[in-house]
Order: sequence, then structure tokens, then C-alpha cells
Amino acid sequence: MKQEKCGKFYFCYKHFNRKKTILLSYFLILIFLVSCSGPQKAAPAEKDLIVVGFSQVGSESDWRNANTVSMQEAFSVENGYRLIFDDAQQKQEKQITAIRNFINQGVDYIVLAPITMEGWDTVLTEAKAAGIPVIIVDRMVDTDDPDLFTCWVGSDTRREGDLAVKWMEENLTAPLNIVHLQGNIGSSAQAGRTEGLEAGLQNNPEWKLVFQAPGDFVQAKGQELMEEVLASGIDFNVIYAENDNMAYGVIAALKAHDVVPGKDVTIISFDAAHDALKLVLSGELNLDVECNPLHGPRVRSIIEQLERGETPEKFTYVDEVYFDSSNLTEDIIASRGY
Ligand code: GYE
Repeated sequence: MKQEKCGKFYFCYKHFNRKKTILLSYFLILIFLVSCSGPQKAAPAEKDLIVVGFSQVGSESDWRNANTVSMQEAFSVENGYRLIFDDAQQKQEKQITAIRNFINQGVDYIVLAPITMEGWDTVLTEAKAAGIPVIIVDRMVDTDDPDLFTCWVGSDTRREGDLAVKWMEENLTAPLNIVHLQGNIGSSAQAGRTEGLEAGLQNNPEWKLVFQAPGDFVQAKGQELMEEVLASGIDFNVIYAENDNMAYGVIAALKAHDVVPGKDVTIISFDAAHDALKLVLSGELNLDVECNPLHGPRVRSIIEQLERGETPEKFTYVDEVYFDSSNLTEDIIASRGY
């Protein structure tokens, strides 16, 4: 009886169940095959992720962009992190607001790349009261109480300035008329490189500072300032630009005025990004002092130490070198990560 009812146009429980069983079997086989298709790293569950709030200065330079990418790659979900990234667009108030937001969100760690050295005591006290460890990266902070942050990792920018001065003493013939383009005033990157040059000026009476102004580490400002120098008729033979992007601006301005960069004037820069090193090879840039932006893995290793209950070094300085035509090759450039 049941079978008779089971025609084309009737609903049939028996055939329906059979079809369902076949479909289910296909489905289970598919799942089995997918799960056997090689080793797969399961993404960590959201609740297991370590949450890191990173307050970045901005995106003023190639160095900064390489630094952002390094942090984003180090704090990926695959590595077990959720990164909350905030770009402060060169404003300290925005960095302070970002840190307060991180505290409100109850992040596990705060990482701060501070625009300037001063002005952090209040907000870092708030982070400390909330029990959130703060790791300072790249530039230094100047706080009344050094325990307001857990540790710091970055470059010794005073040493970078000293390296540049040593190179000038060894490679240039006085008298020197120096144009000095500074980074943003009050940042430790600016202060260190400026102090290095000022010490050089004191020790070398035949060196003269003929122009000094902040270009905020920005290419367009470097170019504008160089235009200003060229228009003023100031006599100069050395340009000390506190980062690569300002040096790019300088080179563009010089070329527009038929001054040959690297030959008619000596150009000194900091960071040693890929494009700048190519300019060292082509002779348009005479010296580039390295400043390493790849801090992501370093900060992650600090957090891993803290997670294991260890005490990381309070201050970690990255080893850095300098490049000029005597020690740079295509292979070196190709082997570098930035
Ligand atoms: O040299 C410059 C950047 O703080 C070391 O900031 C960093 C400096 C770097 O914008 O290019």
C-alpha cells in the first residue's frame, strides 16, 4: 500500500529518508576530506587572543609606514593577538585619547610610539592604575617616574647623530656651511640627531650652522625648506637632514635649481630606507645612518616574556650601522627588510 502511494506527485517518507541519508553521507565525507587535507593551523578563538592597543604617531615617513606594517604583522590573529591600531596623525592629544580608549576597552597591553618626549605622566599614571603594562617603542618618553612604563625598545638616536658627525670629520674638508633640517621638535629622534650635530659644531670650529629649521620628518616640508634656503642665497655645502623623506625633498629642490646632489653639496640622512640606499649607490646621497623600524617582533617578544611572568630588559637599543659609497652594495640593499 505504502509503495503504491509513492508516485511522482506524492510526498514519500520512505524516499525522502533515503535521500536525506545519502545527502548526509556526502556531507560527512566532504567534512572528512576537508579535515584531512593537510595540516591546518586553527585560528585561535577570540577569547584566547591577547589584546594589544598600539598608538602610532602617524604616517609621516617611509620609516613610519615600515614600522606600522611590522607591528601589524607581528600582532596578527594567527600569532594569537588582536591589535587595536590607532593613527594619531602627528597629534599628541590624539595619542592621549587613544590610550584612554585602550584603558576603557580593557586591553591586555598598551604600546605607545610617542610623538614627543614630554607630556605623558598623567595618562601613563591612568594606565598604571588600570594595571595595564605599557611598552614604549621607537622614541623615548621623559616621565617623572620611570615605572610609569614597563619597558622601552628603539634606536639610540644620539648615537646616530654621533656616527654622522664622525663620518663628516673623516670624509669632509672644512670649512663646512651646514643646512640643518630637523625632525619634529621635542621628539627624541630629533633631539638625539640634533644634539649629535651640535656637539660636532662645538668640536669643529670650522663648521658653521647656516640654516636650521624643523621639517617634521616630512618630504614636502624638506623640499619647502630647501627651496627657502636656495631662494635666500645662503652659502652652504652640507645638508644634514634628520630623515630620508626630508632628504628626498632636499634632492628634488636642488635638482630643480640645477645643483647636483651628492656632488655640488654633501647630503647626510638618517633611516636608510630602500629608496634612500639606492640614492647612496647612485651618489645623490652621501651618507645614510641606519635607523631600524622593524620593531614588531621585538615588542612581541617583550609581551611573550611578560606572559611567561619574566621581567624583560627595561631598555633595549637596536644595533645600527651607516652606509656610504664605500660599504654599500645592491646585495646589501636587497637583503634588507625595509
Ligand atoms: O627617523 C623618521 C620617523 O622616530 C626614529 O620618525 C623615528 C623617526 C624616523 O618619521 O623617519
